[in-house]
Amino acid sequence: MKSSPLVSHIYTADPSAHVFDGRVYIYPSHDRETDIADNNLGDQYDMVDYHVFSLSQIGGPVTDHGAVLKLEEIPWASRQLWAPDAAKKNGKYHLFFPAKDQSGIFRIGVAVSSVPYGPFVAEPNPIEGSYSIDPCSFVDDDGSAYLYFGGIWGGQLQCWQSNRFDPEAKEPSGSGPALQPRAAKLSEDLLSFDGEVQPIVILDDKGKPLSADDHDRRFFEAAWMHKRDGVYYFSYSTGDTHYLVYATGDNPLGPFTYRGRILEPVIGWTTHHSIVEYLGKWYLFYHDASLSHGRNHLRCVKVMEIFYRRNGTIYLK
Ligand code: FUB
Repeated sequence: MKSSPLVSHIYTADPSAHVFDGRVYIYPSHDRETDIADNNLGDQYDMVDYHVFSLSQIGGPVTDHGAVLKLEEIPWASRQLWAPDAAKKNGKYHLFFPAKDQSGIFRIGVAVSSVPYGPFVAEPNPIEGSYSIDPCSFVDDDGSAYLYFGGIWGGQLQCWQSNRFDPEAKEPSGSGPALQPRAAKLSEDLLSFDGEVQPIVILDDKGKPLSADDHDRRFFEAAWMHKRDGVYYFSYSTGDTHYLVYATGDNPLGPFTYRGRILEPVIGWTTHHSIVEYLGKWYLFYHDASLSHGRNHLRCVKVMEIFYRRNGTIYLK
């Protein structure tokens, strides 16, 4: 398996791919050069706008629709436009994105457009009750919509364990339960949460929640949801062990049972992805830092086909 960057005129990362109106649209982060030194809080990921890309054929030409939302157009945000996602509902396109607010706390905002390629107009405030990073929006077959989110370390999820922000809180350690990603049902217009934010439980094959010290399997960041043959696939990055892994369940809000790895570590520290079906085949959009020869904050989006066994497990060729 070897693939090339989808685009090389700018650095891109965290690709969220969707098929809208018969075409593949990719909503990535737009990485940029910065003088900020690498640190565990991810300050070097100092992005200031989003581009949208689209293509009609995997491996074919990719259209850059330009900067569709800029930091200065988001009234509440101060910095760090990290991994976004998009959803279509009621004929409108919604871009969900994390950014730090004026007090340095990550929140999740939403911006709306009448076309999938933007530009998007940001709502004046972040989604009430939102926190942390890496929103993933999922619209189920019955029209119910959900937002999954969370990321530890620089993504601040560990600061929200008691449902209020504690800047000193640390990621749990030891054999107790790992920190769990979060999800909330979205309102009909996708602009707010409809109900409580709840933890997403990921179990091992014995039905026990993954433990905090299970760094090869526990959730770190980069949630993604896709549905295939009625099965909900919740996939994510293990962060400091650099795997893309997945768990499956029969309800969009879990619980999910850990099933295995999708991708081994790539060049660069982060790994982040999306999975989408297009013209009868399934694709993994992901990134690595090969285009910048390994500079963590200068990444490039790639794509490869993935495959499913009869029992629903995922493999690569
Ligand atoms: O792009 C900034 C952050 O790096 C994302 O939010 C994480 O998922 C990681 O890819």
